[in-house]
Amino acid sequence: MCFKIGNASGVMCQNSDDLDTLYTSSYCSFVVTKSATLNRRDGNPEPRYATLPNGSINSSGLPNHGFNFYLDWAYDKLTNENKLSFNHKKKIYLSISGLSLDDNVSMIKSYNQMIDELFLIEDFDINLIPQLEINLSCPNVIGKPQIGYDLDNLEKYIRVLDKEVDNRITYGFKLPPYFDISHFEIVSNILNKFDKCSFIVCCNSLGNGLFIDIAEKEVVIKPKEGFGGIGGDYILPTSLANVNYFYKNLKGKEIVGCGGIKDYNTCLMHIYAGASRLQVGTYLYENDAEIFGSLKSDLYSYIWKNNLGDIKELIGCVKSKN
Ligand code: RRO
Repeated sequence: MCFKIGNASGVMCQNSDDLDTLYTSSYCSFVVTKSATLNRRDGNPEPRYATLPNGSINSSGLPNHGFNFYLDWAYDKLTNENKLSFNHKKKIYLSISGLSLDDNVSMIKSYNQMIDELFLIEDFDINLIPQLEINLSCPNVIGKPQIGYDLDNLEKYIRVLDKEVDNRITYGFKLPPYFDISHFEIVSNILNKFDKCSFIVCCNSLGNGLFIDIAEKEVVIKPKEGFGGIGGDYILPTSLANVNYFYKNLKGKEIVGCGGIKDYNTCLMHIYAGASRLQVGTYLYENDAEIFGSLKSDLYSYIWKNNLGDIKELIGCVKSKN
């Protein structure tokens, strides 16, 4: 089995040059576009990303070109053979993060129109139809709480979106990290009611952390008085717990591991916890698309050297202690 690894939304995916780099990079298995709003946004004031000793903090504030830009980019990649000297098509995930439920509904309607057009193309490979990755967990828009934490309204919210998505297509959610078993339970019970939801990404950044530059007696990013989403090593154990809980409790959904992936060990931890696809955020931001080649080759060498067999058999294989 060929393991799928690509970018986390937000990293190398806002502009068409970056998106093209990921799309043409041989070892990047799929591309996720920057979470889009209905209309374009500049995002929060700079500096809005900082490297931390073991990860990152960001408060980008959803800078993006508006959903139609990403729809057009995807449509172009899937239908224009000769623009890039690269004819291999790969899966695209369109991330949306509407500022309201109505905005999300409008974006889904535009998405459905594109799907209609793709279905009309003779012999179009159905596996390449872009899927929506609906972001329920942006921590950085001032005055907009994370929907994924509004457990009283989450089901109602999802029901509206679920009904809107073209019935020929499945979609996924990017979730915030959860910390309490009762919350894991509530969210699993809700998600299990929606068969059209075929994947979840565990998880978005750890919302509203703070880091301090001792010498300057100052926070390290400008927006929100320094508060921002934390990524990198800090989030790995939390992501693994989210991957593992949902792997054990969701029925028939793909679990996408995201959080702290930077080498074959961290890939394997996510796979053993239950992830069957991986996204890389901070480590990609700090490096470039070459990382996908080395992550894959290091992972396959380890598996081969240790005679671990097919990767498929390793997904979710973690054991409890006796
Ligand atoms: O743009 C952002 O500030 C942002 C988003 Br939409 C998100 O989902 N997660 C994050 O850490 N930053």
